[in-house]
Amino acid sequence: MRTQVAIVGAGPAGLLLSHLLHLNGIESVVLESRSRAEIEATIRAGVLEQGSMDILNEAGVGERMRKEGMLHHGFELAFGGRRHRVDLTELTGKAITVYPQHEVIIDLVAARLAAGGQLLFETSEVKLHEVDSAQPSVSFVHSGEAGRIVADFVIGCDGFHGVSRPMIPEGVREDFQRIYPFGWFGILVESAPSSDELIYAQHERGFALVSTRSPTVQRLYFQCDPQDKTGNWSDDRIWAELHARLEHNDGWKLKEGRIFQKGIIGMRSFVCAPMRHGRLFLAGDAAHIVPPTGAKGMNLAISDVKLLSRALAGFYRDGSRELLDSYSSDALKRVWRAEYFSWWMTRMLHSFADASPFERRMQRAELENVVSSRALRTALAENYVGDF
Ligand code: RFL
Ligand code: PHB
Repeated sequence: MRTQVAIVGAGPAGLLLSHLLHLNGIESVVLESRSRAEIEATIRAGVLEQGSMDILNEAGVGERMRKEGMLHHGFELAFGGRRHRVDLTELTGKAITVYPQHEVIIDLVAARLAAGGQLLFETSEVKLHEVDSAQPSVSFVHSGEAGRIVADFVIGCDGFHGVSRPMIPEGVREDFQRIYPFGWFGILVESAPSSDELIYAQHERGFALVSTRSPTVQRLYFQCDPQDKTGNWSDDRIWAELHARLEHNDGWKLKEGRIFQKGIIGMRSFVCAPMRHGRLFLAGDAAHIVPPTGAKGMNLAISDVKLLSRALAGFYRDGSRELLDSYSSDALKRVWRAEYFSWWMTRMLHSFADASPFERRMQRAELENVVSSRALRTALAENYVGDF
């Protein structure tokens, strides 16, 4: 089989790239190891920056997002027994939308299939070949048969554990990483939202986050030991922990409901540079990971493929390689700023077991500074809405 662009991975990065290329008259094939049902049901991110919404709208896949997504003009920072609002719209003129990642995936898969796009689900043994030659290829097994796609370019959108990044030789690639000594325990709860806006809470027992998925489903997280097991947490124990971290004396109460999903995620910061080797380009989690505290992961995946689709469109339109050559450094500029913001939010809001009493005071002073200073709140808001 021959195509112009072979894409590995049908997450937000791979699917959106395939669709943006299609809109530019460029053919692609997407290879995905999981089933359609599985990718459409995996619960992950929730927050979309304005810029991400703009791209989804421009790509013609924003209709349900505009209808069902919840526009948020601010969020709250809670610490020391009080809640403080960060008014995103007043500070930046922008807002964010809470629209679950799996809904974005559902919309993108539908758009790709409606346009006759080639998505191969449940492919196994995906291997990349000769990515630094003029004719890279990808071999795989699909429906019990071995196949091979020869392409002009191969794009690794296969997430952190994919096969693409290791194709950039170790001497060429530099990996930057920080693994945090905690994880997030995430639950989905059948109940109306406890709050109209997200609440990021710093507490001596650990961080907690109140988010939402729909008018009838809440998404709640709390900091935990990354090695812990969900089986150790009964519903009662989860609620006791969340109440302790989130409720103060101001009368606000966390709404309880049936917990219908529990999971623990590890937290890391990671960047691979460069994001290109020959005719292999990486986008999204394949190249970088941020801890979820800044809500940046899916947004970075989307901004990578925006850059990459323009670069590939330029190449196919008039043979220009300029944007392809600058893709890695262009993408990494934004990636490093998002890495900084996500690390900063994580450091400011989580409990570190080895922090000295002095460091704990500094953490509190930093939060006090942020909520007291319009300049610092503005910097926080600009980063959160993706104004960089
Ligand atoms: P994905 O979504 O991981 O998709 C990669 C796809 O590649 C497939 N794959 C392969 N296919 C073929 N062959 C192989 N060898 C393959 N290996 C892997 C996988 O099956 C998968 O379908 O990467 P992508 O597209 O780069 O998208 C990145 C985002 O998914 C990720 O950054 C976000 O979910 C991160 N994130 C958040 N981001 C935000 O912008 N806002 C948020 O509020 C937010 N909250 C979160 C998050 C991530 C979380 N978790 C679970 C890590 C909250 C959580 C809890
Ligand atoms: C979510 O709703 O899953 C979510 C929201 C904000 C974050 C991380 C995750 O910072």
